[in-house]
Amino acid sequence: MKLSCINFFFMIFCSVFLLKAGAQRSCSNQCGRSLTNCSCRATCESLGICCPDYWAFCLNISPYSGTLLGGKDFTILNVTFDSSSDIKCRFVQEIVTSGYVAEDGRAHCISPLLYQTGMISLEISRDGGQTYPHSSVWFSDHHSKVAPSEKSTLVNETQWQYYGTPGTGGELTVTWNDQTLQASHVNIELWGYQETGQPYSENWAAEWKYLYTLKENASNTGIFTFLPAPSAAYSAWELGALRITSSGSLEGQSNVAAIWSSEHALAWHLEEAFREDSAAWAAAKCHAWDAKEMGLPSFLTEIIDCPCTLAQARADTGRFHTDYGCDIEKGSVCTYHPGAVHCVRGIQASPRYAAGQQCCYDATGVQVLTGDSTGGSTPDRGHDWGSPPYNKPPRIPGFSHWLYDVLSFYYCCLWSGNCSYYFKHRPSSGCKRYRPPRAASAFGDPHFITFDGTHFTFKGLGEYTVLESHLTSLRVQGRTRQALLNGTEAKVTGFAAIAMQENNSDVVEMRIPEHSNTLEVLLNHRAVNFSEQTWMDLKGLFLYAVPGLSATVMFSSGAGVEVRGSGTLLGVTVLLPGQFLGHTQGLFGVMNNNPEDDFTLRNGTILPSNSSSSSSSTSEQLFAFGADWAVRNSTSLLTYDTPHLLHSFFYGPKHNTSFVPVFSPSEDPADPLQKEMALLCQTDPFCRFDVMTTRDLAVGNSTKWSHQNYKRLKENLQPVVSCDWLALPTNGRKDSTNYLAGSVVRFCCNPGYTLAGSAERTCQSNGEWSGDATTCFPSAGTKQQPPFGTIFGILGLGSLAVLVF
Ligand SMILES: *[C@@H]1O[C@H](CO)[C@@H](O)[C@H](O)[C@H]1NC(C)=O
Ligand SMILES: *[C@@H]1O[C@H](CO)[C@@H](O)[C@H](O)[C@H]1NC(C)=O
Ligand SMILES: *[C@@H]1O[C@H](CO)[C@@H](O)[C@H](O)[C@H]1NC(C)=O
Ligand SMILES: *[C@@H]1O[C@H](CO)[C@@H](O)[C@H](O)[C@H]1NC(C)=O
Ligand SMILES: *[C@@H]1O[C@H](CO)[C@@H](O)[C@H](O)[C@H]1NC(C)=O
Ligand SMILES: *[C@@H]1O[C@H](CO)[C@@H](O)[C@H](O)[C@H]1NC(C)=O
Ligand SMILES: *[C@@H]1O[C@H](CO)[C@@H](O)[C@H](O)[C@H]1NC(C)=O
Ligand SMILES: *[C@@H]1O[C@H](CO)[C@@H](O)[C@H](O)[C@H]1NC(C)=O
Ligand SMILES: *[C@@H]1O[C@H](CO)[C@@H](O)[C@H](O)[C@H]1NC(C)=O
Ligand SMILES: *[C@@H]1O[C@H](CO)[C@@H](O)[C@H](O)[C@H]1NC(C)=O
Ligand SMILES: *[C@@H]1O[C@H](CO)[C@@H](O)[C@H](O)[C@H]1NC(C)=O
Ligand SMILES: *[C@@H]1O[C@H](CO)[C@@H](O)[C@H](O)[C@H]1NC(C)=O
Ligand SMILES: [Ca+2]
Repeated sequence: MKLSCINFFFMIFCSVFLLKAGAQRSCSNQCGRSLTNCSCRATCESLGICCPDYWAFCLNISPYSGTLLGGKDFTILNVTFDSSSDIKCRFVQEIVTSGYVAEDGRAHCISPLLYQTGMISLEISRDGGQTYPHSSVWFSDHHSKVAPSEKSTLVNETQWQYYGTPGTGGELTVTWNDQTLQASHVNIELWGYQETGQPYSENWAAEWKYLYTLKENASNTGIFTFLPAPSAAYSAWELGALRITSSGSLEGQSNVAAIWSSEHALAWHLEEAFREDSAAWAAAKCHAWDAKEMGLPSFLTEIIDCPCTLAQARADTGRFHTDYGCDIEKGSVCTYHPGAVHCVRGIQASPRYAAGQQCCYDATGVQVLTGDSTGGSTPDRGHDWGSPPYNKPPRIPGFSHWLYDVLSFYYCCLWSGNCSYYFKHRPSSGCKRYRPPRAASAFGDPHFITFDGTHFTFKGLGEYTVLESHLTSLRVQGRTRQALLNGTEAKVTGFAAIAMQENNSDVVEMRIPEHSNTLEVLLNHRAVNFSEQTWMDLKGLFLYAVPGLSATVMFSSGAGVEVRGSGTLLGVTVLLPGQFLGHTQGLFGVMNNNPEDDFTLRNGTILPSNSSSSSSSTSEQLFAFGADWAVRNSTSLLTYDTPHLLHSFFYGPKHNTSFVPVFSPSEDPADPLQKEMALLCQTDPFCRFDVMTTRDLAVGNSTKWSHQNYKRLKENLQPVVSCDWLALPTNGRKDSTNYLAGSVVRFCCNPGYTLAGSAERTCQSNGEWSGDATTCFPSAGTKQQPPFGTIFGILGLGSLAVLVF
C-alpha cells in the first residue's frame, strides 16, 4: 500500500484506466493543477508529483507520530472545519477514534492503541464516519523510543521495579507535564499487558487492559505520590504502565488523550506472598518459566550468529544496529551488561519465530558470552522491535519481548539468584557461522570500488543502475549531475540522487536538491520530516537518518545502503550479505570474488578489467560500460519533481550521449594548485583526480575522506576465525575469554587439585583448539576444597539499576 498522496477510493477508481505512454507528455503539463483525468493523475504520480487535489485528500498532521499505546492529541493541518463537524479518524482502515473541532477551526483526533509500529494509514471523516474523504499518515512509535518528555516519569524506577524485595518500601512517585492534558483534574490508572492463547497458535493474542484506578479525580499538579498496596485480584498482571487521563473521561475508556508511563515490571502491586519472600516467589516463577520454555520450540538455531568482533559489529550496518542500552558512543553505560562496552541488536527478526539477537563486546573488542559473564549478550524470543506483520504475539513491538525475555530476567536474575536458568534458554551466540557482508562504494566525481575490489571512474551524465539483484529484486539507482568548477559546470559529474527499493518495499531516495548542499530524504517520492524521529519502520525496510548528513536503509534481506551527503555530491556504500554472491549486476559489478568480470554489460559481454588503467581508449571503453547501465525508462525509481529534472531525465535520454567528460586530468607542475593538492591528497589517486577536475580542495578532501572510510570499513569487515567457547574446568580457572584464532587460553587448578589435559590451548586458524580438554582432579592425599567459585561468575545483580533491556 503506497500511502503518500493517494486517496484509496480514487486509486481503485483510477486503476481501471491504463496509462498510455503517448499521453505522458500532455499530462505532465497538467501536473500541479487540479486533475480530473485519471490517466493524468497516474502520470503525475509516476513522476512523483502530487497534484493539488491530491493534497486536498492528503493532509498533513502535527504532531505526526506518537507511542503505539495511543492517547496522543494531534491537529489536522491544511483544512479547517466548522464547529458542527463530527470528526472521526480511522486508522489502518478499521480503528476509529473520535475527534473534535477546536475554537480556531482546526480539527483534532486522538491516536489509538495499535499493536504495530511504522507508517499507518489515517483517514478523516467530518460526518461522523459515514464518509472518509481525507487521508493522511500516522507514524506509530515503539513505546520505549518515544521521548521521555512525552511520558509520565516513574521517579526512581529502581524503587518501582524492585518494590517488595528486601530493603525496599516507602511511597512511590510519578510525575508528568501538567500542560499536556487540558484538564484541571486527572485520573491515574494502571493498565496491564498480557498475551492469551496457545503460543505459536492461531489464538495467540495480545491485550492491554485497564486494571484499576490508583487515584480518581486528582488535581492536575504534575505529581502523584502513593503507598502501594499488594493487589490480590490483579497480581497475575506482572507487566504494565500507568495512564493519566482527564477526569472528564470514563475510567478505563480507551483511546482518550493520555500520558503513559514507561512499561515496567509491576513489582509494587504483586501479591502479599511476593513481599513475604520475594526470592522464593521469584525463584518459583523462574522455574515455571523454565518449564514453559522447555515446551516451546527453540529459536536459537534460527537467529543470525553474532559478529566475532566489535569492529565487525559496528561495520555490518545492514544487519546490526546499536543497542541504545549499551552504546560506546554514549559512554558505554551498560547497566545490564556489566563488562561490555557496546552492544548491537540484529535488525531483522528471525523468519519463523520472529526472535531477536543481541551481541555485546568488551573493551578488547571480543564478544562477552553468558558462559563467562552475566554481562554476556542474550538472544530474545521476541524481537524488541517486533516485526512485520506485527499485531499478534510474538511480533508485538516491545511488549512481547518484555513478556518472554525481560520479566523472566527479573524472576531468575534480579529478584532471585537463579540466573543460570535464564542463560540455559538465552545463551550468547557464538560467531562461527557469522560471515561479514561485502562492501562496494562510490563517491566523489564518481569513483567506484566494486564488491570484488575493482576500481574505476565513470563520469557519465544521467541515471544509472548502481546495483541490481534478481535474488530479492533489489535495485539501487543513481542520478549524476555536473560538478561545479569555480561556480560553473565542470566536465565531470557526481551523484546527486540515489534511489532504492527491494521487492515491493517502500522507495527511499536520498538527494541533494539543486542549489543546496543539505541531504534530503524522500519516501515514496515525498520529502520526509525528521524532526520527530530519526528511525522509521517502513514497508520492507528500516530507515535511519542523521538529518542533513547521512541516511541508512536496512532492507529485509540484510542488504544495507548508506548514503552520505558531502558538499554538493553524494557518496554511497552498499553492504550485501553472502547470499547475494553471484546474484548482482550493474556498476558495482558481479559479486563473485572475481574482479575480472566486474565490467559485465547487460547482454553478458565482459570488458577486460584492465580497462581501468589510465589510457584514454580504455577509459572510453569503460564509459561505454557505464552508459550500458543507464536506467531503463520503465524501471526508474527516481523522482522527477522539478521542470529541470522532468526535461533532462524524464523526457530526455537516461544517459546523455552529448556529455563527454574529462577522462584523465593533466597534472601541470607549474599549476599553483598542484602543491596544495599534493599536500592534501598525497598518493590518493581519487583525491588528486577530483582536485584537478573541480579545482576545489574541499571536493578532494571529501573524496579522500570517503576513500579512507571505505578502506577502514573493508578492514573492519575482514573475516575472523573463531573457535568454540571453552568452559572453565570444575575446580579450576582460565585466564582468557578470547576465543578468536591466535588466542591462547591458559588453565590452572584450585589448591588441592591437579590438572589433566592441556594447561594451555590455542585457537588455530582452522577454528579448532590445540591440545586436549582440561580437567582438575583432587590431588592424592589432600582434603577436597570447596569450589573456588566462578571467577567471572554471578556479579552483584541485585544492585543493578534502571532496566534498559
Ligand atoms: C486524459 O488526458 C489524456 C492526455 O491529455 C488524453 O489522451 C485522454 O484522452 C484523457 N482521458 C480522459 C478519460 O479524458
Ligand atoms: C516537521 O515536523 C515538525 C513537527 O511536526 C513541524 O514543526 C515542522 O514544521 C515540520 N517541518 C517541515 C519542513 O514540514
Ligand atoms: C499543509 O500545511 C503545512 C503546514 O501548515 C504546510 O507546510 C503545507 O505546505 C500545506 N500543504 C498544502 C498543500 O497547503
Ligand atoms: C531508589 O530506590 C532504591 C530502592 O528503594 C533505593 O535504594 C535508592 O536509594 C533510591 N534512589 C534514590 C535516588 O532515591
Ligand atoms: C473532581 O473534583 C473537583 C474538585 O474537588 C470537583 O469540582 C469535580 O466535580 C470532580 N469531578 C469529578 C468528575 O468527580
Ligand atoms: C534460586 O533462588 C533462590 C532464591 O535466591 C535460592 O534460594 C535457590 O538456591 C536458587 N536455586 C538454584 C537452583 O540456584
Ligand atoms: C517479495 O514480496 C512478496 C510479497 O510481499 C513476498 O511474498 C516474497 O517472498 C518477497 N520476495 C523476496 C525475495 O523477498
Ligand atoms: C574563479 O572565478 C573567479 C571569478 O569568477 C576568478 O577570479 C578566479 O580566478 C577563478 N579561479 C580559478 C581557480 O579558476
Ligand atoms: C553486447 O553489447 C555491446 C555494446 O552494446 C556490443 O558491442 C556487443 O556486440 C553485444 N554483444 C552481444 C553478444 O550481443
Ligand atoms: C590485460 O591486458 C593485457 C594486454 O593489454 C591482456 O593480455 C590481459 O589478458 C588483460 N588482462 C585481463 C584480466 O583482462
Ligand atoms: C525513454 O523515454 C524517452 C522520452 O520519452 C525517449 O526519448 C527514449 O527513447 C526512451 N528510451 C527507451 C529505451 O525507450
Ligand atoms: C577534510 O575533511 C575532514 C572531515 O570532514 C575535516 O575534518 C578536515 O578539516 C578537512 N580538511 C580540509 C583541509 O579541508
Ligand atoms: Ca566479479
